[in-house]
Amino acid sequence: MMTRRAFALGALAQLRTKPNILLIVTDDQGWWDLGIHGNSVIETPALDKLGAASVRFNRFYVSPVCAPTRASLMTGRHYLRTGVYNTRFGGDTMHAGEITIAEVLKKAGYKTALFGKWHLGRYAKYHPLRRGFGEALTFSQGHLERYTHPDQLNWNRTPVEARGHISDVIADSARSYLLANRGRPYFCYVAFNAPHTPLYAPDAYAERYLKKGLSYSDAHMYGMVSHMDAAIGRLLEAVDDNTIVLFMSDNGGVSKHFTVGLRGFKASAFEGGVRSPLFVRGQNFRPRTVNAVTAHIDIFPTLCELAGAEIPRDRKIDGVSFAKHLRGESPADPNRRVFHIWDRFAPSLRSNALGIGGQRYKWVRGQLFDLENDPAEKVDISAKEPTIAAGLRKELEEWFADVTKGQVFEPVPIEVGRDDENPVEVQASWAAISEGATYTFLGYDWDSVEKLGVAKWKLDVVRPGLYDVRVSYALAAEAGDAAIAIRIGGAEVTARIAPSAGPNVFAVATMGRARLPKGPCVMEARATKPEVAINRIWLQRT
Ligand SMILES: [Ca+2]
Repeated sequence: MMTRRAFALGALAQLRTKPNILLIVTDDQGWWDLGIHGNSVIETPALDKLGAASVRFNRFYVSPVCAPTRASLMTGRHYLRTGVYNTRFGGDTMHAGEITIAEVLKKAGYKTALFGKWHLGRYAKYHPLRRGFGEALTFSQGHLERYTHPDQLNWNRTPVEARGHISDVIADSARSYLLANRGRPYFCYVAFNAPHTPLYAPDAYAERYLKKGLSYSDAHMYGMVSHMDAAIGRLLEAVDDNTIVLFMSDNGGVSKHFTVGLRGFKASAFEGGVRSPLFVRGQNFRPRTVNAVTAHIDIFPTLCELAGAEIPRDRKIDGVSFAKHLRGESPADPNRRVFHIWDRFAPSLRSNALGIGGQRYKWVRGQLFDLENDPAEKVDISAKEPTIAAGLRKELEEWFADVTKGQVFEPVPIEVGRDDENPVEVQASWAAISEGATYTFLGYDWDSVEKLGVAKWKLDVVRPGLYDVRVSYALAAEAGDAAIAIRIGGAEVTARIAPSAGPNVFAVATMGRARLPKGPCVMEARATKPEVAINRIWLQRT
């Protein structure tokens, strides 16, 4: 009979042999933005080297945009099941009840960390530290205002100053983590935000491509990729042999200089919008290419299998493990389907990006393509193959009904009065707006509501009491003075406001105090003039 000590040592040995996992995700890097994928202009030596040593997936699919892919990556589930339905306006919030890959790996004995973009919830309740990550140097929004400004990140929920280009900050922090945790089983998720807009590559990197005649935007995008490639090279030096390294992007490409003949870009259901590189390097995986269709939802079950972690059984996990493709030749599943859907406000079967694909045929908004013979999606064969087209469409409709069942596609209530988030900053663009109000995309890290009219937010007061209300607003001088009224549940505060220093320059008005009872309520903001824009409201428990 095994003694308790022998058992404990056995468990320890097993823990030690578990592979480390490094998951690298880039942002808006297209399938074609890699030397190893045939782009002879872009310089990606570290990624090319990694790719050559990896199992490379030629048909790996992600969602057309950021947050949906991240939700699927974290949960193994179609994003519409997870609460995510948008990349902003609050639709980038993953339900608190979702189980992340970090949580299951943590349970299996892994140390977990995130470095970089989270984009699955901006409030404390949804922070990576509450989603299974032991450590996190992160930011919540889809894109940063600037690439080199020091005040954009939080380290374990504390704002920190981090100088340098953000790609270097992310890679070098992750590198320190990898070096400090060698020999442990760790799961390190490194989520770069390059080459997403705003376009900013360090000068030497951008110049390299401007000299080659690329457009300003492509030169900066390529420069950002090459600069990030160097950072990834430093990161890869810090892992040992017992580490599985995965590299992928979060949606299709944006750069236009070279597209390897693929159709469509980010936000589209065509191949250019949804096909991502995927390299998986591991001690026991022989480098080769895999043509079987796989998707972001497969990463979760694959990592569970490789790490010996338990897959949650209380919910539908949509992905299937592709570990068999890592271990050797394995046939593609002819019944595999990947689903593509994306719409800015609410998903529907009329969405602009809508498609379903299998190993050979792909249906995109009424058109049918034979990807084996027409990877560029040039020839619509729906009239020639009506049965295949109708069958795929039917599968897509059934899938849509299933993944949207019981889901509400509007912002979750914002919790007010939490000890760990006081004051709470109510993001203006989470509002439901009416009476002519509009959202503006001008601000990179904060969207505003302009021509205020009426804006309404759903709140959930977790601690009753007296709250100070302040508002950040902009008002052009020509408009003269105005007034703002904010009603929260039964309480109302008002303030007269003077013009701010310009229509896009925000000033802060102190609105007064409101007594808020516990529980859900609606907050409503109105202004006396349409020139008033607001970009955030603070509610602070006194
Ligand atoms: Ca993206």
